[in-house]
Amino acid sequence: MNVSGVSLQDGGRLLELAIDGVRRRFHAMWLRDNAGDAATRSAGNGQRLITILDIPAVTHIAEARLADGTVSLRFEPEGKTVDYPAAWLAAHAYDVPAQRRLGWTAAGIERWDGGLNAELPCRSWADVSSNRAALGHWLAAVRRYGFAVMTGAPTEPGSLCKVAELFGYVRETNYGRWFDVRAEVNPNNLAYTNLGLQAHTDNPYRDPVPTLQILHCLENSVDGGDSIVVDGFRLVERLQAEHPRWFDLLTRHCARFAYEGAKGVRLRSKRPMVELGPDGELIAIRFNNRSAAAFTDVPFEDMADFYAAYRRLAELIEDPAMAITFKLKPGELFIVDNTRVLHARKSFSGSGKRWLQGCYADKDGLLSTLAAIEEDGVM
Ligand code: NM2
Ligand code: OGA
Ligand code: ZN
Repeated sequence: MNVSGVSLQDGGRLLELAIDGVRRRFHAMWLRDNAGDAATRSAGNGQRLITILDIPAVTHIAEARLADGTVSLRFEPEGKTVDYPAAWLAAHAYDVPAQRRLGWTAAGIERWDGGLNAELPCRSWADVSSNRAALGHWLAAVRRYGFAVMTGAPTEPGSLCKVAELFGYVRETNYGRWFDVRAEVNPNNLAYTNLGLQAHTDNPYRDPVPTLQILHCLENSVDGGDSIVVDGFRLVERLQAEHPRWFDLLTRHCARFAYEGAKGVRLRSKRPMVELGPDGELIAIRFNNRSAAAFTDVPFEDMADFYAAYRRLAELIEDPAMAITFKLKPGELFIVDNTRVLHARKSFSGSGKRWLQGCYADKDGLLSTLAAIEEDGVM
């Protein structure tokens, strides 16, 4: 990026730069708040030392110069001169046409359907646990696709926690630090049966919802019990394209979810099935037939259409073209972004045994570790 030419406008309340020949304006207040000098930011940890109240409300720029890739600004009434790398300003320009459509997602998030099966994001435990670059590639697949497979993981119980510890921390819940997923006699959750499970996100009744889930196979000699993953963001995109009003209904009204299957546990939440941020960004999908509670937050007039939208989303979820299906073998696991990718299992039967272990972890920690690896330049 090339920064040429600086000028002041509006009595120094605005700075204008020519970035690659395009005029981009910055507010004096924004610039002062983002000063990187040692009195504003701790040189050691990068944290801001001042508060917004330390910046005079009447802040303006009295002098602006550009030389050797550095923009120097003198702020008044403080009489303070601050240098900014021109490249930093170019990278953080906000005076740009913002025409984002509802349901947008950040660059680098790639929506997929069953076609991704041909290039399944998959790495071995041996690689990922011994090689920082390989770990980076595995985590990058989770960021891009919302899921990844791992082969060759140890089959000692609890090993899945070691996988979480490669990038962050296990999130303990009422189900434990990790949990066994196998058919039980008095199951406190339908996951602990041999029933098929419709594609779902886990624990929508929790707020905040666990953002990552790992499911690790220790034994799987039954008939059936295949795993399925579906990209919820791709489903939402399809729903929006074919029926914008139904998309609106699922984003604008809250559903309710509950888990009350064990003594002393009454988890309840009120959240939309399709969550958008205030700027229209697609944030999360929550979908779980077993844990949906009575919806009481949809206006009476909209309830029939809300159910039509819910049904259509479920139909899209069942579309075989959207699914990746695989049968986990002992030592194999997958990780899903539980705010985006739905997982399912087919029912199972027969004389064999099926034993999976699951745990939850946090996506912010995964993204943090990935960003640090990327900064190291080993990838
Ligand atoms: N388990 C496996 O969200 C759910 O209720 C799915 C979760 C019981 C921890 C199952
Ligand atoms: C779960 C789940 C799938 C499986 O435990 O959350 O969805 O394959 N299990 O058993
Ligand atoms: Zn699940």
